[in-house]
Amino acid sequence: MSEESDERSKFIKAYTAMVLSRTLDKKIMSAQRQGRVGFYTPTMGQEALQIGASMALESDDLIYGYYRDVPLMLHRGVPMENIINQIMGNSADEAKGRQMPSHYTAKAFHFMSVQSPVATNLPLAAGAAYAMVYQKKKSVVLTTFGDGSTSTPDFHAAMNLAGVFNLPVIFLCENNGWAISLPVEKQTKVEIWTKAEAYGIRGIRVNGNNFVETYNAVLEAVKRAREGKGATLIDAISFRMGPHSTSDDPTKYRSETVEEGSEKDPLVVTENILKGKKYIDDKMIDGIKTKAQKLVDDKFNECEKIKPPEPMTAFTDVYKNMTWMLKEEVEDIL
Ligand SMILES: Cc1ncc(C[n+]2csc(CCOP(=O)(O)OP(=O)(O)O)c2C)c(N)n1
Ligand SMILES: [Mg+2]
Repeated sequence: MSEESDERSKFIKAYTAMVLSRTLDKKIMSAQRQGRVGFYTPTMGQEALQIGASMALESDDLIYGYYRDVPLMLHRGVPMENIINQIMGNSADEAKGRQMPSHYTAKAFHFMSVQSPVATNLPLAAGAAYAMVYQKKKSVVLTTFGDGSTSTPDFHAAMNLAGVFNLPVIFLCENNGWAISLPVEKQTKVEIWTKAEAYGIRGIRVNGNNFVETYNAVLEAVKRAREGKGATLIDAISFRMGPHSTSDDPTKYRSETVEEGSEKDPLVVTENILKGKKYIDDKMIDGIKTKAQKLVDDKFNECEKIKPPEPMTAFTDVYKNMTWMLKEEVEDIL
């Protein structure tokens, strides 16, 4: 394959994953409003930066992500039903409905379980990177988190560990400008990427709405990590186009918006990049969108038919053999 056609297929794959993710995002949001799912953290606005990052990784690299990483997962090849089943908490969910919605896991894709307390994934990522070095593996670790998460002790502990031990980890801050209702300017006094210096690691800022820019930045960080040159903190600037979750109304605390389809929408930015390179035209865009809508509708309907988890598994899955205490608890309930 020539270099140009290789780039073309990579870029079209990236755009297709973005469209798929956006379509799924809107589907889940409207399903939540209809009472068909309980809770969701939309990802609209962060598609380009996540997919740019995913493009730079190999399949055996590890990801310690967070609750907004649906585009990254879809691009990595995680089946869409994994995500929908998790949100529905049905019996096909890998965690059998025992996690809060949006707390995904995809073991086969090296995507670790999402945790609710923000930034607790960061020290784990640094620890996993330490293990890579210890085991003399060439894999790297990517961890993602929001701007608000940088105000936690775990952020500092992880960055320090990564600096001191020169670990192959990439800290990708999905800086969407908000931590629920708190704007980033009130969260922290300096730009997030500058914090890297305090730990002796590399820090850079990228335009997270431009997937090519993010891809190149993560690619460089991955290369350095594999060569033993240590960690990078990437501050990827984007905008949270939707609410924090299905439980809040952003019009109550901010007036700033980015409308879907506007020039600041990362999907439009991506379309313009691909059109500029003559990789795509309006007809292809329409085709990708129509296909995505059908796939999302079909998958959603299929997943909705799956039964809830068998309640007894909450007891039978704890140990190989149920302890007397668990047996007593079951007897109490029945
Ligand atoms: C340690 C901890 N503190 C507070 C919360 C409540 N909380 C959940 S999400 C969130 C905002 C996080 O913002 P950010 O890190 O910028 O990520 P974003 O949601 O914007 O993607 C907060 C405060 C939490 N989950 N964990
Ligand atoms: Mg944020």
